[in-house]
Amino acid sequence: MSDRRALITGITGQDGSYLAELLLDEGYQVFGMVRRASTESSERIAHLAGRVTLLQADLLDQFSLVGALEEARPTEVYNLAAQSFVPTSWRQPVLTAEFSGVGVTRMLEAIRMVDPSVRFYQASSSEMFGKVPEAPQNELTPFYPRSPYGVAKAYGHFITVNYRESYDLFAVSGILFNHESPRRGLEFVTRKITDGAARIKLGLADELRLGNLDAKRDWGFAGDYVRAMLMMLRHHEPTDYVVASGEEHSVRDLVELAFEHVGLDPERHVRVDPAFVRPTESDRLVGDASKARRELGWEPRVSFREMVEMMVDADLARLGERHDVTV
Ligand code: NAP
Ligand code: F7E
Repeated sequence: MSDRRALITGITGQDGSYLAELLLDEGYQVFGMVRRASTESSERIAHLAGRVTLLQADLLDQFSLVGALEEARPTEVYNLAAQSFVPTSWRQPVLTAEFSGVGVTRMLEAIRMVDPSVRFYQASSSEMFGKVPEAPQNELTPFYPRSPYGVAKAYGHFITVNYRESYDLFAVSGILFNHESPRRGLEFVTRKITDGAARIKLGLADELRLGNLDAKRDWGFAGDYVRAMLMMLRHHEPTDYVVASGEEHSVRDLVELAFEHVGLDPERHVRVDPAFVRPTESDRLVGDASKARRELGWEPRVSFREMVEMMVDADLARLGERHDVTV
């Protein structure tokens, strides 16, 4: 039996599912933390049933975290669980702070109590940069978060750094820029667009309503980004890394690419709806991952175009038709 044991919080999410696959391939025993729900929320890891051990716990409940660590006895903990949808953080700012901010401290305290030799990964976010003084952003760029989510993540980042420095824990913060996949939640803009383009192509819908088309993001493929998490915990020294493609695209660019892939004109179908415009916006996020490339040897393998086309094709297939469209 492998002596590499990993506990993933947020295993039912997009990143958790890709990370679990990667760690299993690497020979780890994988434990996943799940919170109780009245219906199953494990669709993304259904194909891993029997290969991962699920443990019930919640980031809001300190003792449940201690219990999960005592049961799994992990050598590595990947803290991916969070309230991760930025617009929800204005509707539920306190809950977002509890999950995505203070929840990190609860997990770090549980690690100190159960086994301080555990290596800890914190899922930090480019949303911490917010209103940026420079582009691209790197590990030294100051944070100016523009959403309650970004504020909560900045707390999670700094408490990770502080516990590393206070208690000599092997704790790292991965500052990941947007990463997407066919497993992305339907409310995030990439998936909303690829699902929307597929629905319109198949005659299931006629229009797609979006918010700010001018926002710019640095979008990569989730499968590439979870590899960086593993590399950070395998590195000889705990330190923080930006993970990004280094390319920026606007939401408008993404719309054009997705619609072009199915042979549709976005002008005829896409409408701007103020309901999707945020109270404050991170206008331009683009990352400089040279530290991760240099020290970890990390490189993304899937391009922006490949990722968008992969997502459109997956949505077309899911919605019931093979992608044999002539464009
Ligand atoms: P996701 O798909 O929304 O998954 C979030 C996960 O967190 C789900 O498994 C969810 O469980 C779990 N969770 C939420 N609240 C919890 C709680 N109180 N206790 C236990 N589990 C809880 O998010 P993702 O895209 O995979 O992102 C993974 C992490 O990376 C998140 O922390 C996110 O903020 C961060 N991040 C993401 C990106 C990105 O572009 N994807 C970029 C930077 C950072 P349920 O299934 O029960 O809801
Ligand atoms: O928005 C604009 C929106 O919700 C991207 C999370 O994983 O990445 C993600 O956060 C951009 C924003 O992602 C719509 O205003 C326009 O500028 O896909 P998103 P996000 O807010 O960047 C970071 C790194 C994380 O850490 C987060 O967990 O797209 N936009 N129209 C729209 N966004 C949405 N959702 N819906 C629209 O209709």
